[in-house]
Amino acid sequence: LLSEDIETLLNQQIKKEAHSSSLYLAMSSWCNRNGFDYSADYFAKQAEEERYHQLKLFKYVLDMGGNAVSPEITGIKQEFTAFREVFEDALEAEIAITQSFKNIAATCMREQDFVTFEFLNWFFKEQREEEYKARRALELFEVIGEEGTGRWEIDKHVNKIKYDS
Ligand code: OFO
Repeated sequence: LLSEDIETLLNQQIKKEAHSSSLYLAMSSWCNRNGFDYSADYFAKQAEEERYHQLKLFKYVLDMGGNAVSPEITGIKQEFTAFREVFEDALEAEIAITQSFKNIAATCMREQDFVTFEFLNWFFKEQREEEYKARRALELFEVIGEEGTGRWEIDKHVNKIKYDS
């Protein structure tokens, strides 16, 4: 069984994952509308992954006899001032998500909820990959440069970022 604290934190996390999914979808839309097709695909895939994270947490709460709450999501940023800003926001969002998982894990430790603690490990591994990819994508702006056909080139490389764990 879950403590009230942990259940609340997990429901907050469900909402954060849903928010991430919607944010990535908005990023996908912006990239598509601005001619960055590869990045649009990349963010659409990220949106799906976040949805999967949401459902994974959702199922866990229910499996543990808790009440999983379907979240209401508002305030999604739909417009970006620059291609680069999309990637800056993505990295910032992933770092915040990692921090959020750390806070849940710290509470699990305090309450000796080793079951949830173990469940969270999967997400830490996933965050390692997500932060890596977001950072690598942002680095393309330095490595390739935005001048001339730079942004077009950056867009082509975004989908090729690989992570070996
Ligand atoms: Fe990338 O945030 Fe989910 O876990």
